[in-house]
Amino acid sequence: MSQLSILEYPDPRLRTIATPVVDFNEALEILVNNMRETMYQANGIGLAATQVDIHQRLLVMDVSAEQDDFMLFINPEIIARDGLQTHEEGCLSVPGIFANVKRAEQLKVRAQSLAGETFEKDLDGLAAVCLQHEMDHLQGKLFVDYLSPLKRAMVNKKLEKQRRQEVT
Ligand code: K1U
Ligand code: ZN
Repeated sequence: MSQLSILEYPDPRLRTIATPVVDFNEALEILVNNMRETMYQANGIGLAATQVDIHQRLLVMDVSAEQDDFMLFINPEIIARDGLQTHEEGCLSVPGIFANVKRAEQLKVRAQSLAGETFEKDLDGLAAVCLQHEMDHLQGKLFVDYLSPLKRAMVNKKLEKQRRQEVT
């Protein structure tokens, strides 16, 4: 398994709209294993293929405290949603920035497995937040896009400062 490098905001490649996965082959299995390794190594609870510069519709997640509930969604679609929740979000592509985002509380998701089989899964709480965050990545959208222009300007300033400190 290999660790993949994660694109960082404002990299324009994060704005790419992913296309459906059509080939359920060994290369896909290798990609999934590498995304899984990359997510766990980065201490993330989710990772979309877009973030590792692969523009296909797949994402991985594990919102368990023990990191023992790995989930894979290929060609995910939200087929039902209910309620609203506000949760603080972070993003491996926007390091050091956290902000509250309002999203659906409960979801029913349809997706495919590595074997290409279609399944449906109900998600709520943090798992629902994470799935919506990762599906946004597949559409080229980032959680900072939900912030007001003022808050977004503050985020950009903080990132510039962080990056200046990284080089000194
Ligand atoms: O997409 C990503 O970059 C992964 C992201 C997922 C996510 C976290 C929190 C709310 C919504 C989506 C992360 O894993 S950020 C990592 C992190 O700092 C974190 C981990 C657990 C809970 C909260 C933040
Ligand atoms: Zn993210």
